[in-house]
Amino acid sequence: MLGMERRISRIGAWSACLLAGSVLAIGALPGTALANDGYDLWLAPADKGAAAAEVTVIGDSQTLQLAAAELRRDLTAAPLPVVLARADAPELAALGLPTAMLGAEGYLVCAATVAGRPSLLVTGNSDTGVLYGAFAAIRAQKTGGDLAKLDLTSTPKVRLRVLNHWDNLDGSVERGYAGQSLWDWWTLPDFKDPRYTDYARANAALGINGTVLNNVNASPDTLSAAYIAKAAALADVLRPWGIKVYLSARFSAPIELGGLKTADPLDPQVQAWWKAKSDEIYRAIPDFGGFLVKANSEGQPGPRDYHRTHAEGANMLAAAVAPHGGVVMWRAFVYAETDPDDRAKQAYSEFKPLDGKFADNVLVQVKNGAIDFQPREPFHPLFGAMPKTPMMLELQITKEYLGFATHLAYLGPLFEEVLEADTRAKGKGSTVAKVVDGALEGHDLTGMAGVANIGRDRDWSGSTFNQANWYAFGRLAWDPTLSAEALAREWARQTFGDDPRVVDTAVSMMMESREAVVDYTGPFGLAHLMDTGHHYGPGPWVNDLARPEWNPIYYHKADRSGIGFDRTRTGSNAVAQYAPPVARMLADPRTTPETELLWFHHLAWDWKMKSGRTLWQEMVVRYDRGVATVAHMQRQWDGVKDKVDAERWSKTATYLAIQHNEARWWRDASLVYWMSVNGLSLPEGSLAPEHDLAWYKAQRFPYAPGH
Ligand code: BDP
Repeated sequence: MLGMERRISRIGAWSACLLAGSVLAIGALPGTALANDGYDLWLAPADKGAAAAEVTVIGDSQTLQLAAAELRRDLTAAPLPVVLARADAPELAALGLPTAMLGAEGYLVCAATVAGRPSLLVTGNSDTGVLYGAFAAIRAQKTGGDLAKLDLTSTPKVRLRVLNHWDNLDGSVERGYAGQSLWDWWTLPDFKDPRYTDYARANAALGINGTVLNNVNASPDTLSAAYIAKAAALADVLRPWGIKVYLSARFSAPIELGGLKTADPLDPQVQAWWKAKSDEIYRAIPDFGGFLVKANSEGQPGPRDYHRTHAEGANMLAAAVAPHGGVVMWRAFVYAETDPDDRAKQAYSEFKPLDGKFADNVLVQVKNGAIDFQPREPFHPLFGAMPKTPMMLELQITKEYLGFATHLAYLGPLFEEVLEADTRAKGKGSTVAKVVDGALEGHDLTGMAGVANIGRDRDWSGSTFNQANWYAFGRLAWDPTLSAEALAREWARQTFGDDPRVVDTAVSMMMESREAVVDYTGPFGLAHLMDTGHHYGPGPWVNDLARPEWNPIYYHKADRSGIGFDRTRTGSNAVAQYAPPVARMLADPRTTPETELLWFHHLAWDWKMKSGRTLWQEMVVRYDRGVATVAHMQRQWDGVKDKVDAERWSKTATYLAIQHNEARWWRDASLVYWMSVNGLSLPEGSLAPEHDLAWYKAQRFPYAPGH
């Protein structure tokens, strides 16, 4: 009897559907012709010719309606009508679906008989979970999945999946290479640019659920009443998409805005000021996420100015937002010119002793490496070293050190490398991913932050391929175990359509691109070799800046006898900050991965590499390989000229040509400088640098973007 049956049967509905022969091949997105400025990101509308899905919403919320609109727009030729419902909808009650395990934001997409009708059910425990399910169904279709067999379950492994915008109130973006800030602070709160909604859609499609609106080098004005109102207007746009707003807070704001004499975190007046300020923010933004703070770093004020610890500073702010459910993301990116110790050691030295001293709603936000977002860095020793503290990983999506917007460098492999790195904190398999997602120490409050590469450029990120870095960050924040290559493929199919030649070409270019940048800017763990201030182009010779650790020579320590930073016991002993098995491996150049060799060791120019060549010869090989890889990417791109729309193809081709020139520039400038130090010549057959050292030193870029 029908009434006795479960009203939804996942299996039954499917077989009925299959028997009816209504399984449809997924429509292809045309990959060719027509101009395409890249605005659509991974949300390119589905094939217009195909029938839109029939979508029913059970329940009433703006978020569910938005999810339905996405499906109506982008899901085509569904073999079944689609039903969207939260798991607690009475219509689903009798189904016994395994929704408890989905948590607050997970989703389930499967065939089911809802109210007697075979359907494709999209559900979750929250409206946002359903929205994520809708986007997952669309993604599955666009990446070649068969809707008739769709059975998707996923729960985010990380709770706070947050973009950090380094956007200033004047519209400029620190380290931004995609135009002015997306936020038009001047016309906010009245004018809500439709782009804010498109931004929200793009992020929700990835599962990003938070955004810090302003630069970590924060203006106190961000916390003024006028700017709180502007942030609130943005929060109103983003809220239905499951995205919370956060603000970077300037630690000295009680002085600058509040007229107090101090910002000492133990001063009751200061504490009261932050509490009142937080209350004011929460009146305007009831679901405000909390504060991000850069303190006592690169000239920013902080608790150390008052001889207080970072924990005392963080906890004062944490107390102010705690009653409202807010968090504090406190950055560990600190180093001081007054500290003569190796810069790579300073954050660990400062923060490790504070483990266990932070309030429950504080996360310590740690960059992937111990110095600063270089093309390659070993994982930060703080990961695994503060078991009592939630450690939030900070990645840089904008390519400050990887060629700005013009160079093609897919960062998926860089992100994957750090997430997969084994801290050995609790035995083998104690990966950074497990520290970050809380699995290693059982933390529930977890987070991943990415410094955004988003601006007002039509293509949002300065180039088509840069969009992939935003994409990979968002997807990895949802699940840090996803593979960079799989994400590249996923992105390429949604971006270029499903022509396998284009997709394979894009993926191949992407997967070799990051290593190419490492090769031509500084192989074997060399780092911080860029020119001053703007960080554009090579400057390994720079040695005259006020703070020692701002000079590239501080990092490479090249002299006539060798090159590299000795971080073993005979040097700064930074290796001792890692868990013993890692420290042992890094203490010996023969067991240190060659990719990180000169980060940890100062070695003779004729040190024998695994290849049998000397270090110097091998360095030249790598510089050449970097330039050659860019040429290879150019050839591959040329091969799909007739298969990609002219607009995106030609911009990419031009950018690759720029990259090729600049890869050569990096190689030549670096080699000519190393030769001036080591007195060696280039191996037989190597291309001579185009100019002399003086020429490279004379290059100036006063108007480079992002500075
Ligand atoms: C450095 C950037 C600088 C940022 C700083 C940070 O050059 O603009 O303010 O990181 O992360 O890499 O605070």
